[in-house]
Amino acid sequence: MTESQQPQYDAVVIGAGVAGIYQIYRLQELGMSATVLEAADGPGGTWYWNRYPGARFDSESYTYGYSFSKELLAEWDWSEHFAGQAETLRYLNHVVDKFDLRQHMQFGCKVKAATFDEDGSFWRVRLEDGREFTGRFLLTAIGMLSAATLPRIPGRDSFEGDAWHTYYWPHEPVELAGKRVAVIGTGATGVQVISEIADKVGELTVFQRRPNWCAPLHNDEIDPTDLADIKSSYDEIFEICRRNAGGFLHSPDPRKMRDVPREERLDLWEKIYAARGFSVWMGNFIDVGINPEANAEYSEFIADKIRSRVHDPVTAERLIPKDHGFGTRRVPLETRYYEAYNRENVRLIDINETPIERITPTGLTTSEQDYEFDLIIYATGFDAITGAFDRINMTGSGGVALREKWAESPDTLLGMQTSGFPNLLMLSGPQGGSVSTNYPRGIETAVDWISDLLGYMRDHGYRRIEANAEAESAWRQHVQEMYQFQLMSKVKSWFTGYNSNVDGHGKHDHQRYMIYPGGAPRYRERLEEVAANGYEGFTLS
Ligand code: NA7
Repeated sequence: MTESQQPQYDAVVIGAGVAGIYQIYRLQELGMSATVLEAADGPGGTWYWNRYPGARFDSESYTYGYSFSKELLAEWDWSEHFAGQAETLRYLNHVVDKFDLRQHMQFGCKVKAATFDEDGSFWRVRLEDGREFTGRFLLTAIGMLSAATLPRIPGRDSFEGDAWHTYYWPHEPVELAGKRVAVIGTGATGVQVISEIADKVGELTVFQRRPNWCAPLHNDEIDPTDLADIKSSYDEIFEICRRNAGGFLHSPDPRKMRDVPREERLDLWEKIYAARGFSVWMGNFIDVGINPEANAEYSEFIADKIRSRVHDPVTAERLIPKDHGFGTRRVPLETRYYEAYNRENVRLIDINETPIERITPTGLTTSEQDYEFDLIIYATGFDAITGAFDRINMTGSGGVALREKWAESPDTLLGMQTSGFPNLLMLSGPQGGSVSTNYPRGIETAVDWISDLLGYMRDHGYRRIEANAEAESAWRQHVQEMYQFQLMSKVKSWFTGYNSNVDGHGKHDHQRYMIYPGGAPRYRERLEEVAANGYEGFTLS
């Protein structure tokens, strides 16, 4: 190989969010030359972008922070059980500065294309501004919910007021008092925005396509005693997360619902409805996510909670999902969400009854009437997991485009690699564990595994790694089997690779297998096995 074919860096990392920050830390530790390319003008990823009112964790703060440094754990004081966006962004900046990582990050670098150089076995990464970087390995830390999507409604660009997707909420304060505001979308994001702004705006009109099953977050400040307790129990907290399928603190009740008398069921359900965070989803009887009868009974329990919180019975029924059971899509956690609909200034429009026909310069028109707004908030979600890859023109061996390879099914080996794309390592790849868990818990697993792999390759003189096609199809088979157990596999959502605003989604009669639904412990076990067997399923050369 000639001198000019040597890449500039051992590794190029795309993205300075939760994953990119920890990855560059580990690469420094390994003594590898590396750079992080980040489109924003600072680190933070999701927490840099999502500045909409109400943006906060649904994970307990102390399960979301990094676990790799005892010193960091000891010195960082979380102020709330579920920290808001500003605090989380401060935390991530603190980590970057504490470990002196900013010097390895380049901001304002929007990656447009990445091409594998077959002769030199390295990646060429091109930015939108034309600059190019080369790295032996390309590590994508591009996030799982970072490709925001807008609805395809005629006239969308004609609106003359303010209009933002929640992901691109402005950095400057936004005046809401007295404003006539529309929110389109009622996923986890819409639910947070609506709850937060209902009592701050003049009028709020919510356009709902499908309601979700929402439940109380029960956030609270962390007082000094609690904080001391948390700090002294970090080992235990992370051990519980490690053993938990979703990387959370909330373990299921090991009993099956049908083995428990109705009265006892209700006791548990009342308890988990009153408990913090995802208890209401994950602290349930073991079969509620897989047995339709158990799921239906629990869904009815939650429906009654909604009915008891919303005064107008017609609105309450509109807010109760009829097309899917509890927990088969992402459960939004909320703070007085349902109570927002009891306010005089808030109304709920079901767009199945009265579809939005067009956006107009002054608002929007449904099949029933014209509405005038000062602000339209699009809480319409993301082209999840593969969207961020699709927005980069990625080309592997023999000029194959990743977008094409994944059009039918986003197949990977362990979510870490995809065949035909040597030296591309994915921190939040489809069918992997990090996209299925409390994100930082999964990310630490992925970063550690990839870093160990890079160390192993260096020690053994390898400079190329590629997933084998047969191992990849066996992994897909396994992922598919894990999906079949879950009721969520039958429901359209980003777990099953569906977004109505993206071309091509929904054109297949099968769902796409986007996440690894077998649980974090099983996933980690497989990762460890693969590494112990000299990275079986991969070709190293
Ligand atoms: P989600 O969960 O994908 O929610 C998007 C919402 O927007 C959902 O209610 C959609 O309705 C609605 N939507 C999307 N397109 C349209 C159109 N064209 N018209 C009307 N309504 C529409 O995204 P979030 O940002 O809320 O949450 C993403 C994740 O971020 C979340 O899981 C957390 O982990 C953090 P639909 O249900 O598709 O009918």
